[in-house]
Amino acid sequence: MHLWERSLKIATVTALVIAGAAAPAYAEEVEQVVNGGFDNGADPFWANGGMTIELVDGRACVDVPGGTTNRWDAAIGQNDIDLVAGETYRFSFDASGDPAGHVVRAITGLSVSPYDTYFEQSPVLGGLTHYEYTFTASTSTAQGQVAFQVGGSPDPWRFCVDDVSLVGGVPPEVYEPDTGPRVRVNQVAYLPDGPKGATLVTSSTTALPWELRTAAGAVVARGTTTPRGTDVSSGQNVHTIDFGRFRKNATGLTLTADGETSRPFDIKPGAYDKLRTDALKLYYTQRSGIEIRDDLRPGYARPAGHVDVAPNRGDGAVPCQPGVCDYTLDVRGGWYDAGDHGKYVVNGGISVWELLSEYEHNKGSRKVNLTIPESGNRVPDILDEARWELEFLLSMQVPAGKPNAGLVHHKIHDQAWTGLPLLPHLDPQPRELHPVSTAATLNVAATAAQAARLYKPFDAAFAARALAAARTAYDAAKANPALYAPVSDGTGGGPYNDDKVTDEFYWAAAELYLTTGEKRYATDVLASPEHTADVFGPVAFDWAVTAAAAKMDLALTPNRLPGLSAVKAQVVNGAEEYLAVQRQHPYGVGYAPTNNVWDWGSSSIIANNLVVIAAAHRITGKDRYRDGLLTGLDYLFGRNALNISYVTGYGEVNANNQHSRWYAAQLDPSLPHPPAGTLSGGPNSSIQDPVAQNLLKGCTGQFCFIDDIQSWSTNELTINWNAALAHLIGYVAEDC
Ligand code: 9MR
Repeated sequence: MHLWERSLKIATVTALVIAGAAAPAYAEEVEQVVNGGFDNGADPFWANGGMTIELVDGRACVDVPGGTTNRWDAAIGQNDIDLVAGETYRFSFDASGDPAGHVVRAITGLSVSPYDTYFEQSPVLGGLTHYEYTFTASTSTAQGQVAFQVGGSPDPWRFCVDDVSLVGGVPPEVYEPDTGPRVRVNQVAYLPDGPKGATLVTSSTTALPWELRTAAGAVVARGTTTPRGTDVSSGQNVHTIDFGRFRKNATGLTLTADGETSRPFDIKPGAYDKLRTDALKLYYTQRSGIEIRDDLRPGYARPAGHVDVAPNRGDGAVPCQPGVCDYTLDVRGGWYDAGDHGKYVVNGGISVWELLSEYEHNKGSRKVNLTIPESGNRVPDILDEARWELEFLLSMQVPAGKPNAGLVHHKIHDQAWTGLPLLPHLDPQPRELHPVSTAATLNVAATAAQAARLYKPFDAAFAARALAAARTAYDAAKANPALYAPVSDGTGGGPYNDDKVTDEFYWAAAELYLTTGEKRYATDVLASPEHTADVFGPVAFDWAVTAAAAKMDLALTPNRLPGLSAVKAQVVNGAEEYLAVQRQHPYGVGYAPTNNVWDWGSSSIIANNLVVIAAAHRITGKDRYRDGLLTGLDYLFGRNALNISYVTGYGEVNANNQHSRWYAAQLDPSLPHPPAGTLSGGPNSSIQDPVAQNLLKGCTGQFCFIDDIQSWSTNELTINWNAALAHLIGYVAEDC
C-alpha cells in the first residue's frame, strides 16, 4: 500500500448519494478478496494472455501485449469469490496505465462458462488512481471472479493494480439523477405557429406566474401555470404552462416559474430539417458487410464487418444452429440491429417498412441526401439505404429445393454474447442461422411486396425478384402458420419472440394486395380478424405488433379495397385515442401503458403513436392532429421527468451513451459516441440490465432510465427505433 502516492478520485457511474443516518442496519462488512494488497506475493491472483505478474513497490504489474482483439484476451484476476444475490458490494482498487489512455475493464462475474458479467466499469487509466464502485449482486455463486481485463490494444502497455477489494454487506447506493431546472421544455425547438407547452415540477398546488424571456433577458410573454396534480408516469406534482400565443422566431429563449429557469430553446421554422436527415443517416453506420468511409461519416470509419476476414467468421456462408439445417447461406450485408452484431428479420422488417412508407407517403423524403456511397445514382437515397437491408432480408429465405423452401430464417447472430466495446470486424464469434419462423416469413412477404411497387420505376428486375419472393413467402407462411420463435432462444442475440401472427398475416396480405390488386390477397385482408379490430392500444405498432402498419398503408395508398372508408376511420379513431391520452398527460405524452409499466423501447412507441396521429392528419387535414403531433414531440426532446432529450446531439442535455459495441466512447475515448440523431430506447420499467437494477430499483415510469452504455434495457439504439424517429420527423419537417 502506498497511500502517500494515491490521487484520490472516487469514480462512480454517475452522481450518487450513499444513504446516511437514515440507512437501515447492514450485515457486517466482509472482504471477499484474498491478499488484495499483494503484501504476500501475487497468489491467489492469476494472469492470462501470456502475462506474468511482477511485484513492484508492493503493486502487481503486468506487461500487456499489443495486438490482441478483445479485452478478455489479457487479464489478471482472482477466482472462488462468493457472491450473494441481493447483497450490495463495494468494489475498489488502485490502478495505473503506462502510457496513459488505456482502458481496464474491471469486472465482477462468473469464473466459469458462460462467464456472465455481473458488474463492470471501464475507466481510462493514467497515474495511480483509486476507483470505487457499488453494486448489488443479481446472482448467488461460489464461483465468482474479480478480474481486470486489459486486452484489445494494438500497442503494448503496462498495467499495475493494488488494494483490490470487494467488500460485502455495505449499504446500497441511493441514485439521484441530475434533472436540472424544474421547468421542462422541448430543448430543441417549437415551431412558430405550433402549440407550445412546458411542464413545471413543483410542490405548489395553486397556480403560479411564469415568464418567457429572450436570450438577452427581456420578458416577452407572461401567464399563469395550470396545476395538474400528481403525474402518474413520474409520481411528480406538476403544473403545465401554455405559451402558444407567442409566435415569434427566437433562439436561446427560457421559461421561468417558481424560481426556476428552463434550459434554453428556440422558436423557429424548419427546426427539424437537419434531424430529418440525421435520423436516416444512422443506417449507414449500422451497415454490415461494407467499409464505413471516413469521408462520408467523419469519425465513424471502420473496416467492413462480417465479411469472412479474421477474426470474423463472416456472414458469407453461415451454417444453421446444430440440427436446424444442412446448408449454409450467404447473408452478408444488412444493418446491425442495435448495439449488438445480430441481424434479425422481424426487426429489419418493420424498420424497412417504416422507411419505405416514409418514401411512399412523404414526397419530400425522396430528395433527402444521406451522403451514402450510392448518393447521386439517380435513385432516392432513402430507397438505396432501405435496399441494403432488403437484400439481406431476401437472403434469409430458404432457397427452392431445400426443406422449408420459401420460409425465412428468424435471425442470424453470434453463438455467444460478446462484451463491449467490440468493433464489428473484430467479432470472433461463430455466426449461426436460427430456425425459420412464420413471423419472419411474413415480414419478408410484407416488405418485399412493398418494395416491388416502390422500386419498380428504378429497377424493374429487382422489383420482380422482390414480388416473387413475397408471393413465395406468403404461400409458405400460409402452409406453416404456427412456427414461432421462442423466448428461450436468447443466447448470443435477442429472441424477438412472437407467438401471435394474425397481425403479420394481415400486414403481408395488405402489402401484396396494394402491390398486385389481386383478389386473393383482398380476400385474406377482408377475412382477417385484424381488419375490424381496434388495434390502436397503448403500443400502436412495433416489431411484434404490425396490424396498424397495414391499416395505415391501406388508408394512405390509393386502392380499391371494398369498405376502405372504414379502415381510414379506424386510423383516425386510433389517433383520437392517442390525443385523449395526451390531453390527460401533463407532459403531453400519448402513451399510457397498463399499470404505468413502461415498455422496452418506450421512446419509439411514443414516436410511433405520433406516427398514427400524423396519418390521421394526412387523411383529414385537420389541425388538431398536427397540434397533437407537435405537442407529443416535446417529450422526446426534454419535456420529461428527467429533463433529457432522448436524441443524441439534440437538446442541451441529451442521451449520448447508448449501448453499442462500436459507438462506445464512454468505455474507450478513442471510439465515437452514437451519431447525432440516434434515438435512445428510453424508460423501461422492467430494468433487465445490472446497471439499471443497481441504480434504478423501484423506479417510477419515466425515471426508469439511465444514460449509461451498459444499461442495455433502458438505453440502447436500434434500427426500428430510429425508423420511428425518422418517419415522425420526416412528417414534421415536410407537413407541419
Ligand atoms: O426491442 C426489443 C424489445 O421490444 C424486447 O422486449 C427485448 C427483449 O426481447 O428485445 C429488444 O430487442 C433487442 C434485441 O433482442 C437484440 N438487439 C437489441 C434490441 C434492443 O434492445
